[in-house]
Amino acid sequence: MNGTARGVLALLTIALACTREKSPDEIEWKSFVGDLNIGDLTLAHPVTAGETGIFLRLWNSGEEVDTLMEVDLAGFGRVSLHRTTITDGISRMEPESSVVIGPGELVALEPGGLHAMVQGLPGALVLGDSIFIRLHFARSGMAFGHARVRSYQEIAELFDPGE
Ligand SMILES: [Cu+2]
Repeated sequence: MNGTARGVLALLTIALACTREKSPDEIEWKSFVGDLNIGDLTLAHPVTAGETGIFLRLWNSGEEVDTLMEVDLAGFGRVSLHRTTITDGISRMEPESSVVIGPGELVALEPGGLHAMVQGLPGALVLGDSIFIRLHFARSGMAFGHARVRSYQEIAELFDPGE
């Protein structure tokens, strides 16, 4: 199989695996480290009891697996990785130690699935503000970016297009 055919096959596989997902060229990638591209960085508004969700997209455009180990807002609250699961109609959040991103893989941290969450925020967030954020990868090291403070309606449009 030549390189083009392999590329097309990889794209088809991604498209079939997550039919609602965008393709990498539909996303505005704003931060980069190594072969990792980071886009749609979001902090959810409003903050409830010092807690809110952190959502983003990751695309590994390289040929080696990498792992998201940690997310932080430079000391602004404490961030942990979670996964929302629904069992017998009850939604629960389980802690996740890390997020693996395979070669060519696009991974979304989004409402209702894998996500990051900040607790202990000292104040309210203002819609439209940008908050400094760091992502720590096992292989590529640290990426820096700014997460936009978005309403849940904007988040639904950004992470659930076409539904
Ligand atoms: Cu959570």
